[in-house]
Amino acid sequence: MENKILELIKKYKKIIIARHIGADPDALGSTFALKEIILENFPEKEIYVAGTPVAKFKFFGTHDKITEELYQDALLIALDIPDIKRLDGVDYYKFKDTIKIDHHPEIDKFSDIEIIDVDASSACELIAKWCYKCNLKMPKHAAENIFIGIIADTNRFLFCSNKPETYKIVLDLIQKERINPNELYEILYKRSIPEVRLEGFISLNMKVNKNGLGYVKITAKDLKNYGVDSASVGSIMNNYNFIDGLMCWVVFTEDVKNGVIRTSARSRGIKINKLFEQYNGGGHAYACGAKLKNFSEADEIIAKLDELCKEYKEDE
Ligand SMILES: [Mn+2]
Repeated sequence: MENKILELIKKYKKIIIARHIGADPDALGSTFALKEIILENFPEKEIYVAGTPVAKFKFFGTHDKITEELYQDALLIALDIPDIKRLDGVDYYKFKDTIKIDHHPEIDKFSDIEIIDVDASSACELIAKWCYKCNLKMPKHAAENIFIGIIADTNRFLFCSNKPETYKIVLDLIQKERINPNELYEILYKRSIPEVRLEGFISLNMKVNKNGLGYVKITAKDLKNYGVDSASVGSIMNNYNFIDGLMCWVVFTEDVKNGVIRTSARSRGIKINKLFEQYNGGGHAYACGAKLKNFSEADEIIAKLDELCKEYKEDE
């Protein structure tokens, strides 16, 4: 499959790379790394990266606006995304050929030319593997993008289930591509004081019930009090892992600008992705998100997650 992907890339002069909405470091890292790898090896190609820019992650690269004429004779490469409706900034149905590389459980069939590996730590890991397998040159900035994506999706190797492969790729990035992890951690982990205070608010206000479900609702007023926006919660969610008595945790954040309740959930062993797919969201088995219409949908989710926690507890 690696070579089939390379062959299809070689066939097209114009390539558009896209990923899921609500971009995270893996989505950004994989798309921009792939762009840089293709350009390094095939400088004559035109590569565009679709999607809404994320202000705090300028390091990865600059997004392009996908205008009507760009669709003409272009190849779509979709990364880090299992479902067509959550593609950011492109219309899937306007492409003749699509390649998909992803590590989420499959939802929609995009293409016959795809790599789906749910055991891979990240889309970034899959891009690095593909690059090395095809003997392509990897520019240093692409290696940095890939490293940040792997670190983010594994939460510094907490979630990569002891697979040697992930560590091998990171070793290659350090040895062959000469990346400097210490410099890169700052891009990912530097936080503002207001964000740290928001984490304090979540810790203090999280209700934890007897089945191990923790939940918090954050209103627009709370956000204003702390001087943060509704996107700030995402990076805090992973900090509640390995807490005794907490098996699943969910945070609901009012996003007045977009008229939705941003929802982010994590769990330690309980599969929650199917539930979030019912609410137009989704993600990984143990890390999901959705945008809800209102706080009463949040209450439904709390009740359903509680049921999942209860079943899980009884099976143990
Ligand atoms: Mn990912």
